[in-house]
Amino acid sequence: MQELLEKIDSYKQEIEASSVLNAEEVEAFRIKYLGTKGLVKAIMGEMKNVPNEQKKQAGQLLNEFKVFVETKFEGLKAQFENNDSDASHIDFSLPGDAVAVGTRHPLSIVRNRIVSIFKRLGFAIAEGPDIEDDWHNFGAMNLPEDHPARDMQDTFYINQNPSWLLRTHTSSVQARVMENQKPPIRVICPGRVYRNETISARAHCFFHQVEGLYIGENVSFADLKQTLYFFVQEMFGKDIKVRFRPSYFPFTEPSAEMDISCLICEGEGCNVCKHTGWVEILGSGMVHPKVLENFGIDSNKYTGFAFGMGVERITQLKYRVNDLRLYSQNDIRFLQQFTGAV
Ligand code: 2NL
Repeated sequence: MQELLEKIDSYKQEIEASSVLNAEEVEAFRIKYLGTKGLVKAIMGEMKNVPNEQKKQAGQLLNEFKVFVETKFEGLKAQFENNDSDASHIDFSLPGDAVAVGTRHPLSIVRNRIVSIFKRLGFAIAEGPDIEDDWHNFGAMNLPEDHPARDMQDTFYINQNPSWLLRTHTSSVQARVMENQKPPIRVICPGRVYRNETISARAHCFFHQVEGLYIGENVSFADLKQTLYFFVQEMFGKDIKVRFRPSYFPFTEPSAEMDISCLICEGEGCNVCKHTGWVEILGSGMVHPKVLENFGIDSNKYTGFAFGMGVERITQLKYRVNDLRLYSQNDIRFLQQFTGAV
């Protein structure tokens, strides 16, 4: 036991005094003292020579010694960590570690494509708040006080202040543009919109819209048709066919819904087009004179067209996604399928 104590003391002195010049010497220190054939292991082996009644004390001493050596080692090692003075062992010509790149969300991919097509036609992007007031969301858009869309069942009202609500369409953004700019106006408004629906494969409490607005002199229904025809050709290819059906929106007159020939069955008839060969993709129309007048725009001088589409709907047709819930569940098995798409 006495012998062991003396050994430990002399090693301690030796170790205390040791210094290193570079990382290799640190490693040599580790091998000499802490390696599998190192001194600490060897000296631990001497426990078996210690008489039983002294084993406990000797064990404690040896443990302290081990911690002492380890602490010294950490101290020596730290001198060469984050220290560029000895970078000679680093091979900078080696390729770097691959960075895991995420994937763009399918709705972002499709929204970006929609927006870039309209940008090429001279539309500017406009954005606005998700929380709106009744005027910008409904009133200015010619929705009468008793319109069902204003209903508590359809719209999320803000509890603290029920005159605020979550916008139900991005028309509210166009309302703010008309408030602040004079014609000619040509804007595209992408954004999230909210409706109080029971969540299912076909409905969700929020979705994404792109609305467009063009106000100027002599803007006609022919301009609307050609603009939207150009858009679907760019989006889905030159072979696409379109048809317009009369419809009704309070903010446009006349109003029309646009269908495209079904991409899935190419018009033959399938589940997606409900065997009609056509699928609806957007709503549109000539801006109602009352909407223009709400913003002091002279409806005798100016006319305009507007349209709105759901990004989820376009994505469903482009990528065959058949359940709306997939878009917001963050399941990477779904999201990673869009790797490489831009
Ligand atoms: C749809 C239909 C539509 C509009 C949106 C609009 C905006 C202004 C004035 C007039 Cl500022 N209209 N937007 C017009 C027609 C249809 O959306 O089904 N959206 C998903």
